Formats: sequence, C-alpha cells, structure tokens
Amino acid sequence: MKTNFLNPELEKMPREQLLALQQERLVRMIRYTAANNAFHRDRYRQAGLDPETFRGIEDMERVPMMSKIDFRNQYPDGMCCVPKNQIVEMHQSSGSTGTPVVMLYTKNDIRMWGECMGRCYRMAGADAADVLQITPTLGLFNGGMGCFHGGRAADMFIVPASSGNTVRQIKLINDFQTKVLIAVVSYGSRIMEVAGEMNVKMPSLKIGIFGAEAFSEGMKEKLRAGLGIEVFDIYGMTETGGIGTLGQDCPAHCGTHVWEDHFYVEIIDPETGKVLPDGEEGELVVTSLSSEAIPVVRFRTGDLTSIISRETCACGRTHLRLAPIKARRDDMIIIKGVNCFPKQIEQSLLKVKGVLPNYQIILDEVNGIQNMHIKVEAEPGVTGYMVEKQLKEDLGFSPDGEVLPPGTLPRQEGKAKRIFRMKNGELIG
Ligand code: DLL
Repeated sequence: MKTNFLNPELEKMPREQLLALQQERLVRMIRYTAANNAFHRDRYRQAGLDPETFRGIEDMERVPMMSKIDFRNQYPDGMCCVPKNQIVEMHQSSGSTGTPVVMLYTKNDIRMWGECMGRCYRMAGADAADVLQITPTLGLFNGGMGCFHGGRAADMFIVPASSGNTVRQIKLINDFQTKVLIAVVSYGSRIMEVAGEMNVKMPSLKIGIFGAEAFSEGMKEKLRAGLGIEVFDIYGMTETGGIGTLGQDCPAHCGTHVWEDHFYVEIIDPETGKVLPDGEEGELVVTSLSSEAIPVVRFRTGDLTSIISRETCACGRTHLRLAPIKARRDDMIIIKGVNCFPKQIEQSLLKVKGVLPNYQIILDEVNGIQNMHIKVEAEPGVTGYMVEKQLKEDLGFSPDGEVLPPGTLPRQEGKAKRIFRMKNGELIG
C-alpha cells in the first residue's frame, strides 16, 4: 500500500495524545466562541452552559447543537469570531432555499484547510511535484480553492482547470501528464464519458479524488475501471471550512479518516439528539477544534454515517474512520411506505449491465400519492423492465424505469441534479 504523510507526527499521533489534544482544544473552543461571538454566547446561556466550567468531551452533551439554519440566520458574518481585518477569504454555497451559507477564513484557517487537503493528497499516494488537476470551480464554491490551497501545502504542480470544457480537461491531462485528478463525482464520470467518445486514453492518471455528492460503490467501481485509476472518496462541507476538512479514505479503503486534531465528531440519533455508540448509523455532528473565523460547535451536518473504527488503520493513521456518507437526512424518499435514499437507487441501477451513471429520479405526488419515475441512460439492449426488476429486488418496490440512449440527459458541471420533485405533474423542486 503506498501512502504518504504530510504531517506524520499528527497523522500517526497515539490516540491518548490525540484525545488529550482534543480535550484541550474543546475547552479552549467553547471559551473562545463565548468570548468572541454573541450568537454562541447567547445559545450557551440559554442552554445553561457556563463556558468556564466546561471540562471537554465528558460535557459535550450539555453543549447545544447548531445547524445550517443558524448559518442562514446569521448571514453574512453574524457567526464571525474575529475582527473583519483578519478575514482573508470567503466562500459560500447556494443551497436550495435562497440565503447562502457563508464561510470566512483567517490566514490560519486557510493554512489549516491547506494542511487538511494536503494530507488527503499525500494519503492517496501523491508526492510533491506530482501534477494535480483541479476541476471543481475555482470560485465561490469551496471545492476549487480548497484543492488549490492543498496543492500548495503539498508542493504539487497545480493545473487550475476549474470546471467545464471537458475536451480541454482531457487535453490538459495528457499535455501536462496529470497524475491526480480531483472532481465532483458526476464530473469525474463526465470526463470518463467524453474521453471514451473521443477514444482518448489518459495513461498518466493514477489517482482520482472525488466527492461532494452521494457516491455509491457502483459509481466508484465504474470510475476505477473506466479511468484505470485508484479512486478516493473525499469529504467536507462549506460549514466546516470546505473540501477535505473532514478527511478522505486511505489506500486501505476502509472509511474516511477524519482529521481529529482539527475536528471533534459525534454521531447522534437524528430524532432524539442522543449520542450513539460507535457502529450505529446516525447524523454526523461536528465541532471545530482550531478554526478561528467561523468555528462550528456541535454542528448538525444533516449527513448520515457511522463511526467504523477508532483502531489504528493499516495505513498507520490513528484518526478515526467514518463510513462513506449514506445520504443527507432530508434526501430520504418514502414510496409506498418504503424508505430509501438516492445512493441506494444509484447502486441498484449500476448493477444492471449496460446502465450508465446518468440518471434522474422524478418524484411526482399525484392526489397525495407519491410516485417514482426513473430516467436512466443505457447502452442498447437494456430495457425498462430490466431496470424495474433490479430496483424491485433491491428496494422492495418498483418505480417505473425509462431507459434512454447515451447522451440524452443534460450534463452539469457542478453537482448533478438527480432528484426532481413534482406535484400533480408540476415541477416544485
Ligand atoms: O461539496 C465540499 C466538497 C467539494 C467535498 C468537492 C468533496 C469534493 P458543500 O457544497 O458545502 O461542500 O456540500 C457539502 O455535500 O454535507 C454532503 O452532504 C455532501 N458531500 C460532500 N462530500 C461528500 C462525499 C462540498 N464524499 C455536502 N460523499 C455535505 C457524499 C458528500 N456526500
């Protein structure tokens, strides 16, 4: 297994030391946020939490939780803990409900982000001077700039391609001998598709790092086989400071190593808010341990996962591992009394030989009854019946499946829109 380390001392830190570091940083973070920001101060007061008596991990359940709604209510800088002249960068995600979620960064925050991302590259086996092609947008979306800061931290040769112009992306890969390709999952699949249409090989590519969307095993396998690379699953979000802040899997591919010196994670029961034991699936809650501008304290991510292990990994890292993200809580679909998530649908569709990773899930509520219609691209020979049969076998119900020729569905350069909600035939979201 080839894995490299950007900061071996911290990545392989014995767990007792890592825990001691977390304790110290948690205590400091509660006091820091209370001292520097009214939003945090008020919510601690309302919950009866005295920051001066907070002792760390054993007191975490006394700390109130926060969510995306708080980010929206505090738009644009209500959660900031430092004076404006210390802010050096910002990013925002648009979300579906209007008000954006904003993240602000101090110099140290950018350094920390770069280090998290740089660790991810090295963990995937990248060396200094390897060519890194960045395809997430370099702009307001955190994806591109996070990749950039990480590339600098890991001393790589950066090709800042940004999103779009897939033919040019492929030319850049071959002209500059890109070894590490980083992309939103569906864009990785788009590059693979266009290279196939052009009948162009990309032999320099060795490492593909993908994320930002539900990422099924079937999709990982398609990318692995189609691009002839090792595939890594990278995780992060605007609210924790962006891509890579919450880690990635290592070449052992047994879960996402969370950078625990910078983030403390818990899994809660989404209904009761109680912390769940390791191994049980629930909602991920994150607390920043070293962010300065906008640290999160018990932030409910909305993402469903579980803690797989806190044992030292075969790669040598001691930082705990999360299961790949199953879904966002609010993406749960209920059809005929059966619950399912988009990733399960993707996994099921990709089992059908000849089905391509381009699909849409259309949910249409007609007179109070929810129906599901699936449009999927496939090679000739695949029928709607084959798709329906597989879905019935895996999900327990049978949405109607419509098979379309390759290239029919629209392609997106950012996150793919897969779910379309309709009411009595009209698009509502
Ligand atoms: O999507 C950051 C990112 C960019 C991660 C590029 C990886 C690659 P946001 O736009 O704020 O930030 O969206 C964050 O995307 O809460 C998850 O629901 C989802 N997500 C991110 N990574 C993964 C992943 C970026 N590896 C939201 N698997 C998160 C599944 C993911 N879902």
